[in-house]
Amino acid sequence: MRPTHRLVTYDLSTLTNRFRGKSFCGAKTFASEVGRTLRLLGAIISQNARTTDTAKSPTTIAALQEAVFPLSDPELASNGQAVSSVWIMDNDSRTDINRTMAVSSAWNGTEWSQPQTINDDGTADFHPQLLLSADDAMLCAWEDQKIVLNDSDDFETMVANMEISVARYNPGSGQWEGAQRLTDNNYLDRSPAISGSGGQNDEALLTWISNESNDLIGSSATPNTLRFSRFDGQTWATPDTAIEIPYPLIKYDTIFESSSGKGLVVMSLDIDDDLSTIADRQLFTLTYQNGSWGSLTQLTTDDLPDDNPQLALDPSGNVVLVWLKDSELSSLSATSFTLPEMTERQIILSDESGYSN
Ligand SMILES: [Ca+2]
Ligand SMILES: [Ca+2]
Ligand SMILES: [Ca+2]
Ligand SMILES: [Ca+2]
Repeated sequence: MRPTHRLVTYDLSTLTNRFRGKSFCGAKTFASEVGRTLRLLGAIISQNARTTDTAKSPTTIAALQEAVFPLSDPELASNGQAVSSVWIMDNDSRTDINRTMAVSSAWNGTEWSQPQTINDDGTADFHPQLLLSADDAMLCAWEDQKIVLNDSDDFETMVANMEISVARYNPGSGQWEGAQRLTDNNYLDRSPAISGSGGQNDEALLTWISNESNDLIGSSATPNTLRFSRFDGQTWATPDTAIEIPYPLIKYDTIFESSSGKGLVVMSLDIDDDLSTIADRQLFTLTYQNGSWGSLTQLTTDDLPDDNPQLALDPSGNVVLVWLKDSELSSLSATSFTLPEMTERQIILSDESGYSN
């Protein structure tokens, strides 16, 4: 069996895995931590991911970067050969409120490259998401402040100026190129999710959440909108609306298979509009095929909280959904983009300490 690399980035200060964190975090949270605490962004490197035998699978831990933000949003992407990562670093040449800056680093099998700035436009970045193609090209999407903020600016100003930006890494030049904002408005655009099959010059699907009322979570009165843009291998299409979501949106994920043009979004929504109750958190699905979106369809119905859906295409092309049902890390898999009934649910891990997303 061919050895593969498994890499896990984590924040040593919290020991909280945050590979695919989607929750919105305010810049002031980061800014308030600047200069106060030395943090490390680390990587665990396992030489053979197909075994849990530590003798066969020697693991090393190395610091990727020191003095990082406590919530530095590390994200990994692989094309089956190479692995790259993006995260938020602390650009200390900027004023406190603006100093979160997205960077990337590539693993060459031996070491991580020096962090490389994705687009140093002077404005704060959050939640970078990464897609790595077969030719080592990369697409990155992130939350990007439209303006350089004054340190006295309030949180509402920051929320209203949040946009979605994209850039492409050119493996020929070794540079991030073509950075552009896909949104330009006066309301919140957050939580980008980028997906594709990772082929050469591949297409990609980018989704994000907009809220015209600047509501961080949304509600029936202040609905969220799922927005999207397709990358055709060269350019990004003008953003369009997939669907309105009249519920608080807790978390979501997107997958897209460029060969078939099919995609799937799974969201955890709080369906009674009351965030203090979690038993009504349910998963909903939304399918995509060649530019058309289906309707919002409820996947779970029981009175246990369902949250933090994560989607992937496995090496055989199966759709795999993993999420938390109360204290049970659960999964469903399907050979198509239609997920099976809940009776097919498998429990990966059960944690008696209770629910946590
Ligand atoms: Ca920026
Ligand atoms: Ca915006
Ligand atoms: Ca609720
Ligand atoms: Ca449920």
